[in-house]
Amino acid sequence: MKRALITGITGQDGSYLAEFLLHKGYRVFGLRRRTSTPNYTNIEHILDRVEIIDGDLSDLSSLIRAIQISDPDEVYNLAAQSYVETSWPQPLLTSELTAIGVTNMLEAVRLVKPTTRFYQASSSEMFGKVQETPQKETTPFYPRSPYGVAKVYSHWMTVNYRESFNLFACSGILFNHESPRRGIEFVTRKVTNAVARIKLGLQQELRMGNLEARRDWGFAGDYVQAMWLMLQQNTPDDYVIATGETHSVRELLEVAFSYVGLDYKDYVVNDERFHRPAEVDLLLGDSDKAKKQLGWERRVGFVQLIQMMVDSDIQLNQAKSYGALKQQAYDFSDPLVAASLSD
Ligand code: NDP
Ligand code: GDR
Repeated sequence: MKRALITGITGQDGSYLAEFLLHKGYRVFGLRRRTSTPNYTNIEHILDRVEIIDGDLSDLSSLIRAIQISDPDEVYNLAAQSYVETSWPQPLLTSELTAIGVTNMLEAVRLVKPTTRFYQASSSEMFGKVQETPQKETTPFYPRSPYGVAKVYSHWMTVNYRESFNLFACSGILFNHESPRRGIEFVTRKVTNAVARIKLGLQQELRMGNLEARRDWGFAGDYVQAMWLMLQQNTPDDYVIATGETHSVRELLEVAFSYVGLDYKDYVVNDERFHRPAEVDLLLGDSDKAKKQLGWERRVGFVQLIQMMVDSDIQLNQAKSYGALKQQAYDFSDPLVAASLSD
């Protein structure tokens, strides 16, 4: 039975990858950072089949311990401060986790079990300002955010550990990929959740940033299979994973709102808070190398993806009564509470 350690198992990709590896018969370990309230929403359904290890990307000793406990054949390093917008107000934290955290992970592998195969979650944000389209493995990087800069650093560290220490280290340059498990602040999920809530009468408007930015959006379930394929090859390498289609945020709005019979123009409000200091205008990936060498192809198309997310958000919003789920306020004016306070 092969053994895999996934960092970022509670995130979107980590949860799909864990399911995929369990399906393949792996023993799956997941690194989880301590939070005041544990967040297992994405992996609740498989918690009895994965083994959780406490650790943090910023704490090398915890990563060494995680490798010792899991004794992995494969490590998938998916953990990061992954939200581009947060990387401007929190550039140091982003560097600490998304850049240095990767060196910590590489060091843990090198020191404890250098035969481990290593996957690094690199990003199309490394391409940043358009140099050429479509973007492929040889396209020069020009990152446009502290997040993109951190990912360029970690990408080159992964390549460097491969070349310096002969680690089987691969870097997957993945373009945007989404799903019903996408974090709520990312643009696709923000839109599909708002569409569901507007349709159900729970929300009146949707405040957005730049509608002209274009992204190459795929389905996360398809993309985690590419990660696994990279680690099954005879030699380690880097691959672009993308759909080869690009759509604007405006098109995303059109597809999502029209699916429930609404016109986005009636609800969307421009809000400066969601415009970025520097934008990545156009992402369009060429994953020809992955197609030829890994035999990888995406299955889910853009419209199908967005409709799947809207359907899921309608179900989620119907299922939970927001009021009932919130913590009830503690009533200090209640006579019983007042009596206990005066004791
Ligand atoms: P998510 O934001 O959904 O998940 C990030 C994960 O990292 C979460 O499990 C989070 O834990 C964990 N994490 C954050 N900080 C730490 C830390 N200090 N120590 C340990 N774990 C930590 O991201 P995605 O699943 O979407 O993306 C996975 C990876 O792929 C990321 O590295 C991202 O940058 C990269 N990527 C993503 C793309 C996409 O379109 N989704 C495209 C290209 C690259 P917690 O639940 O506690 O927050
Ligand atoms: P991105 O994803 O920055 O591409 O990074 P995000 O969904 O946040 O933004 C995509 C584009 O939409 C524009 N936009 C808005 N974005 C958000 N979040 N909220 C808004 O209101 C809004 N209005 C317009 C943005 O300006 C941007 O152009 C994602 C992350 O998953 C990274 O971790 C990953 O590396 C890259 O994809 C590839």
